[in-house]
Amino acid sequence: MFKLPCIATPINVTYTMKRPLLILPAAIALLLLPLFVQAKSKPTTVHVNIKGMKYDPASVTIRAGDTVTWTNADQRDHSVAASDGSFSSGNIGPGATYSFVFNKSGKFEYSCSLHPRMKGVVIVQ
Ligand SMILES: [Cu+2]
Repeated sequence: MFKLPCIATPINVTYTMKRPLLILPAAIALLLLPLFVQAKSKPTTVHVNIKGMKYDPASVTIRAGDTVTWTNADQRDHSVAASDGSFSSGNIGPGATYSFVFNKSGKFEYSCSLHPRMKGVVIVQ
């Protein structure tokens, strides 16, 4: 029967005392990592306010699958119309909202069809 030499015991004791101190934080980080990754890739909704004849913020950067919701906080109608025609809200009355889900990445410039000087952009990463 194989017998471990006596010298192995002190080395093993040293390792078992030090290893858990290093492994524990690493193990916790590894266990928590999927939570952060999931939170980051989970689709979200970004809000754009329409007020004073402006989109606020005029530029938003989102991830594919995210939603942008525009809320008309002005006293007159506005709209959100993509330059490439990929989305168009029609008239958004005062207090009303319009939402669009961006599934493709790219740069989507839009304007108000009633007031063409109102411009905004959605950057989808
Ligand atoms: Cu407008």
